[in-house]
Amino acid sequence: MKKFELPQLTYGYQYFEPFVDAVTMEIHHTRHHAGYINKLNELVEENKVLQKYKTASKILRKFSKLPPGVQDGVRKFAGGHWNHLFFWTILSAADQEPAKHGPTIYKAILENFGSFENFKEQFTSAGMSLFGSGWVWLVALDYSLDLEIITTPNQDSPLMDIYPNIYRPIIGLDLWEHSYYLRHQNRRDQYISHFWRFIDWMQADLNFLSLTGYRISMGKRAFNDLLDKSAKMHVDEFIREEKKRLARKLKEKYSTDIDESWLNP
Ligand code: MN3
Repeated sequence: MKKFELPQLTYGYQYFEPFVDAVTMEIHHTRHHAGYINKLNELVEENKVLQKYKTASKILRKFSKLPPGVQDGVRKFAGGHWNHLFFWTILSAADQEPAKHGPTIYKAILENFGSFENFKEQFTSAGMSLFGSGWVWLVALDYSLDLEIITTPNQDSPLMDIYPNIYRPIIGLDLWEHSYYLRHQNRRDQYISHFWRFIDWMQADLNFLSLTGYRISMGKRAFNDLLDKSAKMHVDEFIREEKKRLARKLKEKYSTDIDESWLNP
């Protein structure tokens, strides 16, 4: 059985004109993404050290600790797999409005970039100045909740632990020519300009709001390792505290009120 599998998309290939045409979407998903997955499966099969990891994201977060011999493959294939997994989730043909469908991330964007137009401009110019193939991302910094625009070359992923900050990707755009060449040829600017109408702002909001998810799961594991009878209580307490902390921070920074039902499940 293959360890990593191509995800089913929740939408058809044909809904993304004039951003991406249906043929490109299909080839991108069933050949390019599938290609990274095949290579990743081969890499894992050949390298025992990778076999304990359940997800590509876990491999990428440990990148710098991996033996140098597997790093190149991990970069290309775990990165290629995870980046595409993420990319498919951030697309929507539903013509969402950022302020309405992603209210918290929208506020955070205004706060961090001055205006939405400014954000779009900076994202576009970062994407345009990336030489060769790669990605442009909107990421949040792990503890401060500040936003940054970054680019990664080739299939390098913002999840890799080689950056000065721990990045939580909010939005990402594939800048490889395979993702736009049929419709836009060399006009990368044209491709980027059509991206805005096809962003899933609900997903972007969720990505931003669930920032503490990672720490919550790490905390759970740490407490489970204690094998203490009272561990369960600690876990619940920890999650409650983490949620409160995030709610406070969102309120402070972005005047967002968090639903009580989320704080007290
Ligand atoms: Mn691609």
